[in-house]
Amino acid sequence: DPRSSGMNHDKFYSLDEIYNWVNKTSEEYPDMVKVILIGSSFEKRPLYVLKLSGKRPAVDKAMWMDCGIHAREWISPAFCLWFVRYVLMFYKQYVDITSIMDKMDIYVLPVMNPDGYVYTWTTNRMWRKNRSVREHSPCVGADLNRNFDANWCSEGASSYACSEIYCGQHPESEPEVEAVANFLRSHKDSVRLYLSMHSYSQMLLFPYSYTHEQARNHAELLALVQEAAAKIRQFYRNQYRFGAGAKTIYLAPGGSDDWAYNLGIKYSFTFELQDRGRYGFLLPPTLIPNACNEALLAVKIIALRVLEK
Ligand code: ING
Ligand code: ZN
Repeated sequence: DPRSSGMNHDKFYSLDEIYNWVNKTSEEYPDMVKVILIGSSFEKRPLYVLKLSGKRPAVDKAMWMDCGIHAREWISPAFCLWFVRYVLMFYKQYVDITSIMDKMDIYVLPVMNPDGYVYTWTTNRMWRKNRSVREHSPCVGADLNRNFDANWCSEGASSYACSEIYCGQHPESEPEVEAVANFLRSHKDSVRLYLSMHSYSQMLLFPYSYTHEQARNHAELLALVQEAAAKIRQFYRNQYRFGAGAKTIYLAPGGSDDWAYNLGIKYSFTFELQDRGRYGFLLPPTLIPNACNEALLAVKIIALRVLEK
């Protein structure tokens, strides 16, 4: 477990702590980490992406991971931090992460919705959306996972600004979504794998969520998540459900994984981390290591399989 290096993984980190950690990490590993500013949030907080690269010549493949699209899903940013620590500590030590990092770069956005994340720490622990305001509307925030340009604002999203699943005024109306979409558009030739981390319910999902139709490589995607779920069950005795989003949870247009898939990233997944409802969004910090380790196992398997293709 990546538990050393001055990081306490048995607590959740505030946004300031996460920004400090980003800084410290890039200083500690200058040869493996670059910090990229991809944009800023509605309230002008920076959106930092960590680019992790192995110690080898440049490669033309990459994977992307974002965490914290939804403010209250605290285990998600915690996982991004856990994952980055693991990669940096065990590159050249463990074969799995070494072979991944020798073949691809890894882009990690630890907190896609920093304004909402801060709001859950200061004001309302159960906040989901970002914190954008519009003229003539009393309600704050859009659902960033309904604001991507993938069958935008159809059934499963709401055009009512007060809704928890408000789709925004138009696709990419939210600066956090626009920043991610712009980055992926400009890196789409290299990014082979897209991962978006959410909680809770323990599911490994793939496109489509906006329609009940199957993705073109549905069978291949299903085989990947099935193997990952089996490994979690084998090593952690924990159950994850898996399948296409619309069939496995509910219809949800405007989601990031569907959009990334349609952009051309043929391996695109949304993870729903622990738990299955006992604590829900209020996962106790003592469960962070277990929740992260099992998700890490799934991420490694999927990344390795994608690299074999
Ligand atoms: N679940 C996701 C949500 O945005 C999802 C489910 C996955 C939607 C993929 C769209 C695409 O509702 C949570 N817990 O946020
Ligand atoms: Zn979510």
